[in-house]
Amino acid sequence: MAITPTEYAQSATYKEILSQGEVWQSVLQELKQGAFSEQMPRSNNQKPAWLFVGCGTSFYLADAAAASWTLLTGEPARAVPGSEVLLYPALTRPEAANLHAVVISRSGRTSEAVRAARLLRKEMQLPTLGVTCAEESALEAECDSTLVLKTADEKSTVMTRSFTSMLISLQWMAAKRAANAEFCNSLEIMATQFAARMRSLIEQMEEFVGRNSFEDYVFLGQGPFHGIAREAALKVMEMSCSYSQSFHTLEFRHGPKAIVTPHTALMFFLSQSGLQAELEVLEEMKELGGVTIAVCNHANENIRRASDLVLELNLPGDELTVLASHIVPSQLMGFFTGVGKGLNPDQPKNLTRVVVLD
Ligand code: F1P
Repeated sequence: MAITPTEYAQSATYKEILSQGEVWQSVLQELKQGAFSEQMPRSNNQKPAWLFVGCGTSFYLADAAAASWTLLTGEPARAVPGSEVLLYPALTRPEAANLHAVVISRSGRTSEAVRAARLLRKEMQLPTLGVTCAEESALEAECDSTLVLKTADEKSTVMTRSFTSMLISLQWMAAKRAANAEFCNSLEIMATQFAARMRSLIEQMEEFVGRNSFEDYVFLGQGPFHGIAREAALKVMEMSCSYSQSFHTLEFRHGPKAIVTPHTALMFFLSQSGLQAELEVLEEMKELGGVTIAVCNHANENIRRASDLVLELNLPGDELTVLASHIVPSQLMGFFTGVGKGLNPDQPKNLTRVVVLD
């Protein structure tokens, strides 16, 4: 039996999704007030390479952060899950020299993340930065320095504003490292304007989910948007117990499109860099009979023609500035699909807020 709007509006998850614009603004203020500079590991004059580590949502955050880091600094960066650092350490550091590690964990207590930080810092002797929303965490004890974003912490089990706030903070740190003050400013302007978009995103997604039911959910993105697509797939799985997958947009043609039916929802995170090529996949999946949802910053006639739903963010800034905001429509899709099934958003099935191993 579906949960009523009065009931779901009281949930911590709903309130935390709605709070994102304001929380981004306070997190960016904290960073400007210098929480950043002491935290950044010093690098010698050799160009560093970066290894971003996390588990679950924090791994997909690491993915989007690593792509943003390279695009903003020109320094090589990649993301691996905590478990890979522990089980395949040799794969973790093919880079010869000057590797820096960034370990991300909302709770700072996830065993795989804490143990990975310890291995990277103690055994591999890598300068290790922690990023978390919890104070005095086990992760902080294992890192050389830790950025703690208390304002972004949340009660809900699934990560929403912690994901976007930690991603925006890492983008800000990368831009600061590259002396790109213009990008840091564009994040602030984007954050101040985002809150005003939330109402229309909620109304559009609630109405769309209310009149559609799907068997399959597919999320597609390229470059930094691939990490967003992976997190979107996880959000819909966690919040609505639905079957959901993610792919690089153009990879979807190479086989996975076999699953497309009128009961398949395909959400496209459209970039600026790859728009023309991504649009051709959008049009093709529409022709195959899939239900297409376009998440973009600025829509055009071709996008509108090929989409059953267009979620236009209309925010100032380039594709990296608006990257984090692109995840919000899928948070709402997972939320409304779950409450539509009568699932309590604050108690997702089978999940705990932190995965602690013995
Ligand atoms: C990571 C995480 C969450 C997931 C669930 C369990 O937590 O995997 O992504 O939604 O809550 O924990 P953390 O290491 O970022 O605290």
